[in-house]
Amino acid sequence: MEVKVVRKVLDVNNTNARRNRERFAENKVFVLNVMSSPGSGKTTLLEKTLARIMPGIRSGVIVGDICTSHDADRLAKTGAPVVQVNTDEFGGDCHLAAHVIEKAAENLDLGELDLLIVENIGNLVCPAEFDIGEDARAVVLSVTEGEDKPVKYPLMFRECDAAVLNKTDLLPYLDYDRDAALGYIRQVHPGMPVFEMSTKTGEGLDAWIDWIEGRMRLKAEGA
Ligand SMILES: Nc1nc2c(ncn2[C@@H]2O[C@H](COP(=O)(O)OP(=O)(O)OP(=O)(O)O)[C@@H](O)[C@H]2O)c(=O)[nH]1
Ligand SMILES: [Mg+2]
Repeated sequence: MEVKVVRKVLDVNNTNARRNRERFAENKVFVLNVMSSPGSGKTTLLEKTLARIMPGIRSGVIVGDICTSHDADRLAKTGAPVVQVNTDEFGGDCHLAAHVIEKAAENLDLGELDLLIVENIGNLVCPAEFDIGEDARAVVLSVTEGEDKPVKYPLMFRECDAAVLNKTDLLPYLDYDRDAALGYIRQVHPGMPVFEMSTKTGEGLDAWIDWIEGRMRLKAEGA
């Protein structure tokens, strides 16, 4: 019985996600869903990405948190249009579902955007289960979280198109086995690009930005 209920929720979500995807395609906007556990550095990554991405790429953000507009306040300083979703107002969901993205997107002029980045709610499990109509998904993992998260939370790493290994500036202070972490990511999702970086210093950010721009070009070419 419980399984049936869950399946129904996901079926409804998939229908909503299809509608979002069509709407994003009509407006020629590329949608990137960024996910991670709380505090891995999603907002910092977005701040730096928006500051560095090719001028001429018109970007907007939908950011999800259970409470507060802290992240929206930070991201608004980039000059990009930002919509904050607080799920506390409808039950404190630990993920952004497709119908929530649909509502949030009504506050943006999609026709004026080339790139819409969604910062999902900090959670390494639920967001991976909900298609929101995005074109690409990325997971951020920081070195302070330990090496084995990809094998403990495999769905997230399996479902993403790229991984960011963040906070590399802290490596000198940690007993972090980088090769083990990369090995675990490869074990769960062979061939997925991994961008090692410090969003704090900006080191390693360029390859990530090249990846986003490349994915946007592929979509524009209809690939
Ligand atoms: N040392 C270091 N700290 C970082 C780096 N990136 C982010 N931080 C810090 O990590 C903390 C969390 O960063 P956020 O960008 O807010 O993380 P988040 O994933 O958006 O957090 P939630 O939205 O709450 O899930 C902040 O104190 C950041 O300054 C990094 O590359 N190196
Ligand atoms: Mg954040």
